[in-house]
Amino acid sequence: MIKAGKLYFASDFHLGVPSYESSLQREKRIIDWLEYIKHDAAEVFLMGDVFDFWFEYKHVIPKGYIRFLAKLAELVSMGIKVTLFKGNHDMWMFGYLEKEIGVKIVSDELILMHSGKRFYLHHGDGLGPGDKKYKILKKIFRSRLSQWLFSWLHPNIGMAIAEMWSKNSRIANNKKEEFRSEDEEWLVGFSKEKLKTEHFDYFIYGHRHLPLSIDLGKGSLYINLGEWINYNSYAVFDGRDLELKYWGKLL
Ligand SMILES: [Mn+2]
Repeated sequence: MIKAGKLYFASDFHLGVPSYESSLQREKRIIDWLEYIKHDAAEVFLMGDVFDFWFEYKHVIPKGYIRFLAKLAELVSMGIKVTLFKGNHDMWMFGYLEKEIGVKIVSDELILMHSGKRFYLHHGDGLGPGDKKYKILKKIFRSRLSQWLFSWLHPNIGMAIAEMWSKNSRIANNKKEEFRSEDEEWLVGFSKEKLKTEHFDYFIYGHRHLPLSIDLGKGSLYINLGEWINYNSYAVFDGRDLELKYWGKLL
């Protein structure tokens, strides 16, 4: 290989909240990080809730995020593969970012083999037992009919509804997440369940808004990528090890 070719993972930027100014500040921080990693990155995985709300109409997209999108375009044109996962906040991507920027969009899970290691990647929403209300909501949000109906709302109305919804989210209110116990961490449980039938060296998720690195035993590691309002956390795989890291100063 010509370049080192590391894999980078981050999630839950929630661009757009809690205010325009604070989001712009965060966006610039993310761009600094992308600028830094582009020198040795082979692939970048942005694993969901990159935007606090994203909905593509046939001819209209949400305002903002120009600097960030341009930086992704730059990475893609350098030959870095950029993959965006749909999160529970930004699942309404319908091809614009693929066409305009050349990123790859992943709807649910992605299983990856790299340097002899097997990765299980997912935003983390709607997995494992429980959260029944959200699972029903996800079906509605993902249904073509409801998406088609929503698309007929004038964007001023559609985006206003989204904004109202956004204001109540965990991240907009900066609700600090705390570690439960391994048994109550449902993504840990979900990963352990998976390990019963097949081996993965690494499980990587977002959604939890809490950076976590937990040894699952049997040579398997669970990483939660945290979020970028409080932690600026990300993971990097250098071909041998996967490590959870923090960008900039630690809080
Ligand atoms: Mn999130």
